[in-house]
Amino acid sequence: MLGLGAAGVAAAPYLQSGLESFLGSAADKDPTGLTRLLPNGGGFRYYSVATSVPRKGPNNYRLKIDGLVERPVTYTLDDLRAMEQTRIVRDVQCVTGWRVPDTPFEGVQLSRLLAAAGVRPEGRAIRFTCFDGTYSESLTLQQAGRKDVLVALRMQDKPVSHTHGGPVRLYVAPMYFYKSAKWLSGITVTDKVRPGYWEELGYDVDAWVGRSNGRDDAPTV
Ligand SMILES: Nc1nc2c(c(=O)[nH]1)N[C@H]1C(S)=C(S)[C@@H](COP(=O)(O)O)O[C@H]1N2
Ligand SMILES: [Mo]
Repeated sequence: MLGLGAAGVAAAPYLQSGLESFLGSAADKDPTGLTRLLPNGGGFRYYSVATSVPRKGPNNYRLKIDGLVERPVTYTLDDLRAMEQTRIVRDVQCVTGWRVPDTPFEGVQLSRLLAAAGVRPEGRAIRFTCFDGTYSESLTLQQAGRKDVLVALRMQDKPVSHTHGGPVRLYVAPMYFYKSAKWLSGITVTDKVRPGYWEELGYDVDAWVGRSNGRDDAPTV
């Protein structure tokens, strides 16, 4: 279990340059490159493997659910807002070491969206895609059924900001934050796990934060 293996280390300069262009003027104000803490970021660091990401809002945001489901569907932001919302407050933990305690996330339980779409018997896993055009993530169907996995519309009791992956990001409370795909646009039910962006580069596909964090005991639906 190397976690950040050799491939991850090799990928670091790429991430760094992506970060710098993404941060734009914020990076300019930080010529040392030593701090990546943004003003008002509350300890968060902004990560994007894409250099620029389109802005989406109520008029043009869409979330498509497809693959091995009985009823493929595309939701608007208003559709998602109209559904029952669940609020979860846990620590955010990035695999690179930083942590933000007690961060509220709020949104629709992924399990409800999957139940509405009707997962076919051959469905085993979920692939998540993003409108940054690059990032992807995965969960097993069993992991996706947990009550602490959200399609999040709010973070820190505000709408998810563009930089944090708004208007809609995934929130996988019991796992390292790289599982929480930003700018979520696609949820595809597949017959097996297809490793996500960082997982292809060496991160663990099963990203449990660990029992010490008290997070791996949430019941499934
Ligand atoms: N689309 C997308 N989602 C992503 C990432 C990314 O680069 N692109 N980075 C991941 C990683 S490694 C972390 S730690 C968190 C960072 O979220 P934040 O930018 O809101 O702090 O987003 C995760 N989701
Ligand atoms: Mo991360």
